[in-house]
Amino acid sequence: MSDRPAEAPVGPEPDAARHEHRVHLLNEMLRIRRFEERCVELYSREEIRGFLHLGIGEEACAVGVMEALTPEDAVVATYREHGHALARGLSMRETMAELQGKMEGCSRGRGGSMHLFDATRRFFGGNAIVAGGLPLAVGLALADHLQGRQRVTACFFGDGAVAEGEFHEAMNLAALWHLPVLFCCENNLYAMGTALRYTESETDLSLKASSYRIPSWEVDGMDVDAVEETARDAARAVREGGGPHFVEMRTYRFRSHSMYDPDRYRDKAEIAQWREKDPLTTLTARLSAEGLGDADVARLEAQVAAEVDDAVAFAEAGTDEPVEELERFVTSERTSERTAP
Ligand SMILES: Cc1ncc(C[n+]2csc(CCOP(=O)(O)OP(=O)(O)O)c2C)c(N)n1
Ligand SMILES: [Mg+2]
Repeated sequence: MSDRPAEAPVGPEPDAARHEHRVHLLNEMLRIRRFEERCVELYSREEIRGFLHLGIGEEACAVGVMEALTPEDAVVATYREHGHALARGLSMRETMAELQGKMEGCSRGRGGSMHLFDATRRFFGGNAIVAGGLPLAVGLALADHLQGRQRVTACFFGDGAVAEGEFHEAMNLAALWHLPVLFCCENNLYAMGTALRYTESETDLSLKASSYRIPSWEVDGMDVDAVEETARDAARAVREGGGPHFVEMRTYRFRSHSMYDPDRYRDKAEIAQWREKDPLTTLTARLSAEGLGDADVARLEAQVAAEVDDAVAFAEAGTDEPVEELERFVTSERTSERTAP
């Protein structure tokens, strides 16, 4: 979706409006799922290169949280951020072009999969360093705080980030200075091939937030309705001056860590169990009970397939950066103008 409406008014919505809203949520998750499935194909043909981390299975986290934000809020994400970028309103075209290293990409083809970025939509990456986004989020929130702007900075990170010093420094400063950060932890139980229980003495991540006096919630990250509701409550509290809040979303990635990972550390039965909680299947079942028919789902699928096809065609027709431009932006052009004699 390109233009995100401001946060919806509080209070019960009429059933029809609620249904329509959920169809929108399903559509957003479908867009992400089908986009990433196409990325797998393109990767095997080497049309996408480098690292590629897919969020298949985790779509409800990005989509649910994004619903709680306004266009003025900020988003900071990790290297598993295709879904976050699309849900935030980056177009599929500029996202796919970026993955293919084309100049038409949102980061001019220089970032690739891990560095999707769009300041106009206040989407501040795409960060490849585990926990590296947290201090950035604290800085963005500090700027809003000092300027008296009622904005939220939503910061996504994985369970692996809690082992990093930056996580603790960011949580501490955000709490100490009462900054408007919504910490969104996507706990998919693994950091690359290592299960959380092998690296953390305390695996209840919400307790880490409590130790910094940050209010925290846990939510089923496979249920987009639940994520949205929790994120709305948390974002409202942050926006109203309640300081940082922490939401732990319990989720699972259905595929390997990255395209290079043979995924030998997870039990097949565990993966199968989580696949039964597929957020798209759950929501589709709920919508079917409310009257959404197979033909409606087929129509959504067809629209999404057309959007993906269009994005791939756009990217494939895109431009490779000329070799003579490669040194541009390595240092700031504006700074060198200012310091020129
Ligand atoms: C500071 C740092 N250390 C190590 C790595 C290598 N690395 C890349 S992803 C990753 C796992 C992170 O897991 P998690 O935070 O749970 O996110 P997930 O991949 O599960 O979404 C690691 C260790 C890195 N990118 N940055
Ligand atoms: Mg993880």
